[in-house]
Amino acid sequence: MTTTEQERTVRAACPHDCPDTCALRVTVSGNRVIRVEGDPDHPATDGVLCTKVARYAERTHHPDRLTQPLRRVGPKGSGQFEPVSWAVAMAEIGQRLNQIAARDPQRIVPYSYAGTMGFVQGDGLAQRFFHALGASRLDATICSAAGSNGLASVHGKSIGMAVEQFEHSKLILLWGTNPVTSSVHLWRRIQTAKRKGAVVVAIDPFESDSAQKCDRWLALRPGTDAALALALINVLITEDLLDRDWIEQHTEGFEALTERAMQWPAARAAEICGVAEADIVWLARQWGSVRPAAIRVNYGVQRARGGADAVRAIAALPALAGAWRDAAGGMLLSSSGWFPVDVTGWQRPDLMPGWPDRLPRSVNMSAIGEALAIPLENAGASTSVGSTSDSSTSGSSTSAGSASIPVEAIVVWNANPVAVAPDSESVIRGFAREDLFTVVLEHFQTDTADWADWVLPATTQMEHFDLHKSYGHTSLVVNHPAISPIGDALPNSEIFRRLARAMGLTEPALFDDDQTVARSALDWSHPRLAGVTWEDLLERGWAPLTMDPTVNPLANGGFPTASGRVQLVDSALSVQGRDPVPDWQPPWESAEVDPERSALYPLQLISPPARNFLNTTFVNVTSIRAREGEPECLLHPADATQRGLVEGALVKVFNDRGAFAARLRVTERARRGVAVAPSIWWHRDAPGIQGGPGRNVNAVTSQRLTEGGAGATFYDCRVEVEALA
Ligand SMILES: Nc1nc2c(c(=O)[nH]1)N[C@H]1C(S)=C(S)[C@@H](COP(=O)(O)OP(=O)(O)OC[C@H]3O[C@@H](n4cnc5c(=O)[nH]c(N)nc54)[C@H](O)[C@@H]3O)O[C@H]1N2
Ligand SMILES: Nc1nc2c(c(=O)[nH]1)N[C@H]1C(S)=C(S)[C@@H](COP(=O)(O)OP(=O)(O)OC[C@H]3O[C@@H](n4cnc5c(=O)[nH]c(N)nc54)[C@H](O)[C@@H]3O)O[C@H]1N2
Ligand code: SF4
Ligand SMILES: [Mo]
Repeated sequence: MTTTEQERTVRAACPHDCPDTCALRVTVSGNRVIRVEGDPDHPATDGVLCTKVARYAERTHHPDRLTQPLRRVGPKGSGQFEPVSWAVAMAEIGQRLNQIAARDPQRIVPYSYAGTMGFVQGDGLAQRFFHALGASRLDATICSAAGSNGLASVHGKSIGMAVEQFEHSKLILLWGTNPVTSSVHLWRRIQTAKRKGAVVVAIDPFESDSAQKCDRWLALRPGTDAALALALINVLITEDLLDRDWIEQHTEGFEALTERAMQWPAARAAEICGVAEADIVWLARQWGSVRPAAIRVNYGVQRARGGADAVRAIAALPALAGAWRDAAGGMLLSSSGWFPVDVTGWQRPDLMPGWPDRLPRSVNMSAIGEALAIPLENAGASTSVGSTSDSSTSGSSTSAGSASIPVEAIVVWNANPVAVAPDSESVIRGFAREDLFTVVLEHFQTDTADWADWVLPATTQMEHFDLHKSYGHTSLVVNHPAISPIGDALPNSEIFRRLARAMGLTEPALFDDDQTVARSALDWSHPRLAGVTWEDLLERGWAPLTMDPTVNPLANGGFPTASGRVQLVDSALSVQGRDPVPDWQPPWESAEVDPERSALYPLQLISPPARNFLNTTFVNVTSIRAREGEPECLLHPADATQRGLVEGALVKVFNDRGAFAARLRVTERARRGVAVAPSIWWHRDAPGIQGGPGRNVNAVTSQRLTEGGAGATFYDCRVEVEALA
């Protein structure tokens, strides 16, 4: 596409971990990105972007971009590197990885997440490379594992109502989500619904920017969502606000769920959740009577011990009240399950040694600190550590004693574990190990890159090709490179191709070009791709799946569960030692489970996404950081007064794992007993305590995992707050 002689417009896709997956139009002059705008033709994007990506030119052409491969010369963590050529970098890294693989390839751990979510620069070629090597697998649990696990139990897959339909709903529950921050396009639809008279309710311990604009804010205690949902079910049943026909035809387990819900009268839940009993009854009556009614539930509800069960209990609500009958009714956590992804063709798990029965061990990324703590001399021992697990998705077995295999090399791309993984002191101890070989593919010298032996400059979305699915809407979006790479940066895909060659690997699938990898990620014979051609997709930049957004695809059941029904109860869970019927599990760090810790550290800390950042991405973009200000901790006035703390004070937030410094904001937006620290700042940007190194919120979070899905428990965290002299 061309606009003028000097300026060109290129069709692109937002790569970030955001449900909106915007289609972009990038204006380029020479080799410079001039402007990034939302595609006005793509319905989900509608010509609008968030403030972060609207400033993508500033991030792309940032003076701190990494432009050359860097080899460490000073001590670990000293930040001293020297530039070398790609040829030397690949040869030396390849040689070292081959030496380690000769001992045991499982000593090599790939660590990646959602810095860029495309099929090509995300987990495509890179996974093929590590599979062929026989490296450890990564259990990718840091964000959504508990919620996905819960949703798979109830619905069979991560599917839900169409996001477009929220503007027609009459009752909307924003359950553990703040779309003003994390999904601006959904928020626009909710505003439309509000203008048409919809009642919008936020269920959140924090009066978020979204909650401030809702009709009601139900300020429950963190980690008590399952109790609230079970009490709502109790009222629906006792007041007969049920759609008995829909329950009969499309659900299973209603009797067992009823029995459980009878243990949850509103008064009991009110006590546990810290909300008024009358509010629970009000909400249940609304849910049982207003149509169409929709729940936007998101990841805030599943970052505590019982996160999977919270999602299961919440997912029962639309099924009991017949909400799925309406196009604008039901529930949406993630839409990613609608895409016919062909994981086998895309990531080639068959390249793994032992496929399909005895696969390499899997390392849980949410406990990477524990995994890195196993000393190299430990090889061969077989004590069990919490940091590894059998993959929850493949259902395959791992080799005996795999939990004790030490990590000798870690290769990081699309992720910043030193800053984002829980329990930073433990993570940093691991990355600081002199005998750990660390390779980091990055745009910038991040907290993680600081600990690397090798830092490899990667291209941004403006400089490489990719194809994206979405977890908010249901269209594919293509990303064409807008400019050629900055400096000597290379796409992740090309780096892994070169590394494979340098290591002498010969499997042809490791050398597929980017478009071939992208095409391999989808099952093109699937009816939801009927009529979508590769050429049209490249030309227009996006293509909707063939689904009619005006009808609810789940109105007549047909859920991808064994029975095709909504599984209110999941009998398969008993095999894993879990309760088949959803219940409230008190958080790990609660008075019920750990009274001693709860007395020492009385505040529950949550650290939800900051509006102007995307996890740790954009924190180093000057104009964006200026909008966010500085690391803050929000406390209720009563909690501040009790500690003699005043607005604007510099405070220390701490527990036995660590501490971080933040500016205190005294506000009723935090419910009593809860501290809120919008995140995720870089460690190095945070003020140090008593001359110590800067630390962000993950200095205090824990490596305990959720009961279902073995996910991270970032919001299951107790702290105390005191003034910093
Ligand atoms: N601007 C911006 N957008 C982002 C991100 C970002 O960092 N910045 N991150 C992206 C990523 S990786 C993700 S996973 C998504 C996350 O998307 P969401 O999960 O929708 O995250 P938030 O929008 O912050 O909403 C989470 C809300 O849950 C609340 N909460 C915390 N604990 C509990 C609890 O126990 N129960 C309930 N009911 N609520 C709770 C928090 O106060 C917060 O308001 O956002 C994505 N979008
Ligand atoms: N306390 C607390 N901690 C949290 C959370 C929380 O709510 N509270 N949220 C958690 C959640 S939901 C998530 S998803 C994780 C996010 O964790 P991560 O996925 O690690 O997210 P980012 O911090 O954005 O780091 C992504 C990095 O990838 C780099 N990157 C982007 N694109 C590319 C590319 O094409 N190539 C290469 N090589 N690099 C690239 C970026 O520069 C950036 O440094 O954090 C988790 N941590
Ligand atoms: S971060 Fe989200 S809202 Fe912003 S451009 Fe990307 S997909 Fe769109
Ligand atoms: Mo996430």
